[in-house]
Amino acid sequence: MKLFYAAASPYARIVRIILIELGLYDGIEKEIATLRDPDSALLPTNPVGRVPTLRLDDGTTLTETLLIVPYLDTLHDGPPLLPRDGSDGWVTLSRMGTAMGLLDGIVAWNRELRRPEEQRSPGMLALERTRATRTLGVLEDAVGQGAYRGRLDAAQIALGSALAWTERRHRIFAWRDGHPALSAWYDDIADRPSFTRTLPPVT
Ligand SMILES: N[C@@H](CCC(=O)N[C@@H](CS)C(=O)NCC(=O)O)C(=O)O
Repeated sequence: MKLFYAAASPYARIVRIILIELGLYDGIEKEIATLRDPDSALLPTNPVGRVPTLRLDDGTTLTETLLIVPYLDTLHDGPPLLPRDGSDGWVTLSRMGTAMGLLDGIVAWNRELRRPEEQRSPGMLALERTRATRTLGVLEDAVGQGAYRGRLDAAQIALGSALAWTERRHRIFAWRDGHPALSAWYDDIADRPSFTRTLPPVT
């Protein structure tokens, strides 16, 4: 099994954290892939050119975090990280969707901010700021009421990865402001060895 990733990718980090939590990380081959590079070593494996990309031993390639995580769940005997049988009342899938949606929006917002100022779309910037602020407000209440807690699952990992990436890579969004419950929640999960070992570089 071989994982292609980028050190700064919050998506690949979700997969890396899970591999560490499952005790599989050190035993697999890994390659840091260049992105948006026509010569990237990733492209023969994944023509879409995105990370995470996981190549299995039989050559099958898995892409997309939300598809790789269920595969990883087949590699261990513990409680599933992303239960797809409704045994938890679909709560983890629901929370995972919110965390991934937050991440998608924040990444898109930052990508727009990296364009030259005269090329940025004010409408897009406003939309993504509103989306992120609204979602963080909901998460602040949810976490304050006990959500995203208990035995570690993929939704907690995805939310932790999204918040870490925002803190370290987003150009302007100070997500902690006005979100004390979420800040305290993040500080707890960020202490896990799987998180400290995979911290994305600061921009
Ligand atoms: N939907 C994908 C998103 C993955 C993604 O966008 N990865 C970024 C790095 S954070 C990437 O590979 N970007 C390269 C590109 O857009 O060409 C997933 O959930 O895995």
